[in-house]
This record gives sequence, structure tokens and C-alpha cells, in this order.
Amino acid sequence: MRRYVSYSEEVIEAMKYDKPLVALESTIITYGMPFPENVQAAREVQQIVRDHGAVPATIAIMDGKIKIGLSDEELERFGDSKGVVKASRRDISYLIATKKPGATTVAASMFFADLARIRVFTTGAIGGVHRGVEETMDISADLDEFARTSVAVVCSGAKSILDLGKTLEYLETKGVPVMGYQTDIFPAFYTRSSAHHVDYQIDDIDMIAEMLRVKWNLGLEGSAIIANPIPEQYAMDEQYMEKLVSDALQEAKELGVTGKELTPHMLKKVQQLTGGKSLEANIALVKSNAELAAKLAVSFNGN
Ligand code: PSU
Ligand code: MN
Repeated sequence: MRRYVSYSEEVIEAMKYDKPLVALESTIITYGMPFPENVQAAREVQQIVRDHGAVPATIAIMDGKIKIGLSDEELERFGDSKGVVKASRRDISYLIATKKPGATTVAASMFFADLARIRVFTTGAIGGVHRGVEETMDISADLDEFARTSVAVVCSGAKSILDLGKTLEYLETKGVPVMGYQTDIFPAFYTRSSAHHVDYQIDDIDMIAEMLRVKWNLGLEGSAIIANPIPEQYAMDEQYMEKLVSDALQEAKELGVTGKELTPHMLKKVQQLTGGKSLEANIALVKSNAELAAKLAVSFNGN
């Protein structure tokens, strides 16, 4: 495995002393923001994890290796690289074999977190079943990864460009519990609410940790979703966002944007249409999720 995996100094140290770790994805670095704001935001998110007692492990594919934790120099180089491929599960082996850089999605990052025995991962919002799935069959590989990989995912629900109802149905089929942290509503990324409910509201972080312990001790492999709504002051209006997203989806369809391009295309479009407000919201919710993930990792580690 050493041929393929490389750990940062900070992560090696954390593993040696059994400190709590939080895994972070890198698609948001490459596809979510321009350089150098992307590197700045990633640094701030890592610092929030540290400030709450855990150690960040940003995951990316670089130099023919899976990086579990990036040094500051690597983060800077990664964030400034051109031609970084959006890497989901299917892309991993090709990118490592050809030594091409890859920005890991939720699915790929979780796979690597599990490999490194990191049990808590955080992101902005998960991928899921796309609208119009009846025609396109477009279901994110994130969803099957949740069924397979025993890493808890702290997120602000699912991306609002998706069909949230079908995404939740798929998660139920795959046996993935969806918990709301201090909410009984499944949040929709930029908004605190949606038309959907979570399976369970849990208000206490220690109880989430206990639930994870029970799940995995029983051999119920796979993930659990911990949905943490975007902080109130950054939340966007539900109806305004819904209209904007459905118009942008219509346009994407006319332009023929499909497959792995669709999610980055849509998020960029929403950024443009909201005059950067959705980007600000995205950064705010990622930071809030990083804090909750760090606290959860600390609690999970403690018992
Ligand atoms: N953040 C971005 N752009 C993205 C994503 C996040 O700014 O494309 C990613 C996440 O990493 C998520 C993925 O796992 O989109 C889902 O994409 P798909 O539906 O193609 O599986
Ligand atoms: Mn897809």
C-alpha cells in the first residue's frame, strides 16, 4: 500500500498518538473556487478542525499517490494546478497509474479515509440522484460509497441541484441512516430547509458518536449522514434558489452538459447567478461542518 499512499507529517503524528482525525475532500478546492481563494479557504477550514481538537486530513491525488493530508506547499501547488481531474471512485486507479492529479469527490475521499481508518469526513453537501434520472440514469457514485464505506459524513444535506426525495429513497434502500443535527428537516445545501425530513433528529454530538459505535460494532458497515444546516445568517431563500436552479438546469440541458461535468457546471452557474452569494454560503457551511466534524471526531475518539 505504501507505493500508493502518502501521509502528511501532521497526520502521521496524529495517528501515532491516536488523535482524532477529520478527512476533507478536494473537489471543492479545484472546482469550487478560483486560485488563490481556494487555497485560502482550504487553509481556514483545516484550521477550524485544529481549533476544535482534531487533525485535518485533506485528501487528493498527486504525484501518483493518494495524499492523506496535504502539506502547505502541496496544498498551494494543488490549488494552483491546471488540468486536475475530478476524481470519483472509477477514476482513482487511472490517475494513480498515470501520475495525473485528481481532485477527490465525496466518494473517492471516503474510500481513502476508510483506507487510512479515518472515521469522520466532512464536505459541503453530498452528491445524489439527479433530477431527470428517469432519462439520464445520473446517480452520483457518492451514494453507493455510503453503502459500502464505514466513514461518517458531516454535510449540509445534499446539493440543491438534485432530486432530494429520490436521493433520500436511495439512501434508505442502501441502509444509510440520515441524521439531522438539531433539526428534523433535511437541509438543501444553501438553504436550511427542504420538503424532506431526516430519519432521526439528534441534538447531542456524543449521541451521534454512540450511534456510530453501535452501528459499526454490530457490523453494519457503511456510512451515516449527519446533516448540519447552513448557519442562519448565510442561508438563502428557498423559493429564490429553487427557481434559479431549475432555470439553470434547463439551460444545462439545452447546452448538453451531462455526466461528471454537470455538478461543477451547475455550481459555477449558481455562483454567477447569485453574484457570488452562493459561494459565500458554500464557504460558510463548509466551515460550520468542519467544526461539527471535529467535535464528532473528538467524541468518537474518546470512547
Ligand atoms: N464541490 C464543487 N464541485 C463539485 C463537487 C463539490 O464545487 O463537483 C463534487 C463533490 O465532490 C461531490 C460531487 O462528491 O460533486 C458529486 O458529483 P457527481 O454528481 O458527478 O458524482
Ligand atoms: Mn453523475
